[in-house]
Amino acid sequence: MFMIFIIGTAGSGKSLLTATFSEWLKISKQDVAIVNLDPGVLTLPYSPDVDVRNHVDIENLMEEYGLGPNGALIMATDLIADKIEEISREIEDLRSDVVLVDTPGQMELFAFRASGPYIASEITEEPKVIVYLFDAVFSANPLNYVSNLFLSAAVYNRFFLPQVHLLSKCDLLPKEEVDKIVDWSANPKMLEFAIEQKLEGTKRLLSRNMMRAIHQLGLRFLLIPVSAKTNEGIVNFNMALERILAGGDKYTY
Ligand SMILES: Nc1nc2c(ncn2[C@@H]2O[C@H](COP(=O)(O)OP(=O)(O)O)[C@@H](O)[C@H]2O)c(=O)[nH]1
Ligand SMILES: [Mg+2]
Repeated sequence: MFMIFIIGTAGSGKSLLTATFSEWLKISKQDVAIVNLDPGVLTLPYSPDVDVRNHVDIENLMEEYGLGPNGALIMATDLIADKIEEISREIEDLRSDVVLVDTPGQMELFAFRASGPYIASEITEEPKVIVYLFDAVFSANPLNYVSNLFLSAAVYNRFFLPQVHLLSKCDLLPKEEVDKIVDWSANPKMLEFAIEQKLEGTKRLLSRNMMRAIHQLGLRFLLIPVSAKTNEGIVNFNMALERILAGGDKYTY
């Protein structure tokens, strides 16, 4: 069994990618299951095999503890950590070869609280990988791109799991724009050039220093453009995952 966690800022396309990729895997005759870790979500574009909403109820928490939606979400995430053994057993019982884990809409709930890395490490003992989504529309300008780069580096330093980086929703940008962002991710010199050209003042300084700091850590964030609407790039995404998780083989024989 391989566990694939989908992480990214709110609205970056985690849930729809989970749906699209699971359908794609099924068509490729792979044995796939889906876990929903978002306690606050109302509707999902897939039917989860394991759902944390069966373990925690946001409405109840709000009523019982007099919390607003944000407080209830934070409490729910901590409660999920308490129930991780039960949830892990549900996942193990599915006996699927590959498990897609859709994480909470607001990524800070999962990535930047103590419970997130705890949940990720305790949720089964199977090999794991993190998929970090760069929202294409948000990443088209160098300042936003570097901010996202920083977030993905922070996620990496929180979980210490192998990480795959996607440029999500790439159908929403013209091809030249997509190529430009992918070039930034492959070649720091091109990103630095764009920063000098497009930004000035503090924005330029911040972006340049942040990208240099990340580069000096030796972190590489080569982006694979994908679209959960058109299926563009899903093949490349899957190859990257197979290389990391299964040594280049398929998940299911
Ligand atoms: N055009 C386009 N829209 C997308 C894509 N992926 C997600 N969306 C839309 O973006 C919005 C947020 O997506 P969702 O999967 O809920 O994001 P999440 O908060 O990260 O789970 C929804 O309206 C989706 O339909 C994509 O690849 N292309
Ligand atoms: Mg979602």
